[in-house]
Amino acid sequence: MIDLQFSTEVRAARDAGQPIVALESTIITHGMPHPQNVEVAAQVEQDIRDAGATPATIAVIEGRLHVGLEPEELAQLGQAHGVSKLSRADMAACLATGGTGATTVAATMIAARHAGIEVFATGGIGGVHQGAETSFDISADLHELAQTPVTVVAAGAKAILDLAKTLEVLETLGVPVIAHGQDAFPAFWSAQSPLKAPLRMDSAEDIARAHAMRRELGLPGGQLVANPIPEADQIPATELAPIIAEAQRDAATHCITGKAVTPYLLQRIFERTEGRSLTANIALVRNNARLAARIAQALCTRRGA
Ligand code: PSU
Ligand code: MN
Repeated sequence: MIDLQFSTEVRAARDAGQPIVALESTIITHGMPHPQNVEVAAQVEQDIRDAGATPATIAVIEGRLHVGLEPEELAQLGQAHGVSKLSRADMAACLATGGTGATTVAATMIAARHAGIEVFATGGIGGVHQGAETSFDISADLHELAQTPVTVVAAGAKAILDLAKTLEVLETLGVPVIAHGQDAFPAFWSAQSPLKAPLRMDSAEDIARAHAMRRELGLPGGQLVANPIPEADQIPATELAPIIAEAQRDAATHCITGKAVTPYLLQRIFERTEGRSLTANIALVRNNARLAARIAQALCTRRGA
């Protein structure tokens, strides 16, 4: 069994059997600029505490898998240069060679499972990129959802992706996609999209019950909870569409490929919206953290029952 490095508060929560919510670290190192990234990460952790659960931000630091970061570790990671972006493919290599890396949705799910954490909050999962029919760029996050039993709360998939194809792949892989409180699949910076989510649930208790039911059925894999950004914080999809298209053209011109694509697009959209994309991103992550805390609590209550 892998040697996990728990933070003080995560260790205490585990000992007491209290609800824990996992958080990823790629959003800190590759998804947001410094210093807002560290402020947001700390704020999201606090949102989880305020909602009655314990945050466990996950990262690999000098070859050790951390489940929960102390504040100074978080601050260091947020300003470090050359931190790797770790997914399923590169996590073991980073651990084996003593490296430092931030975990994507896929890698965070793997770590959460090892730590016995069943709920995880992020911004938006990776998915099928536009043009995937020629680039084959499909995030490992989708396959992870199909095999690792963690419920992931996200604001849908990032609107830089091909959302329709992303939903098709999730369906093929047998991943439940549950819109929270609405029928539409949310589009990250916008609450609505023209796509209907396959499932809808309006309460954290139902989502927790469905999570437990999958385990009882012996089904591998997790659930994607698509939680819409609060209306007041959203950017209309019509306003963002030309900016996203331009960012995608720039990425093609500069031959950006592989794991660099998503960070590049997010940075370009940040520049072209003069920071509004970041403000919306922060609001949606915080909103997801609060819902994840409620789901973790509901799972804990069920277990105690
Ligand atoms: N959510 C955000 N910002 C991010 C990400 C999620 O609000 O930067 C990260 C996650 O770590 C996700 C990754 O797993 O983007 C997807 O990367 P890719 O498309 O290369 O699989
Ligand atoms: Mn990719």
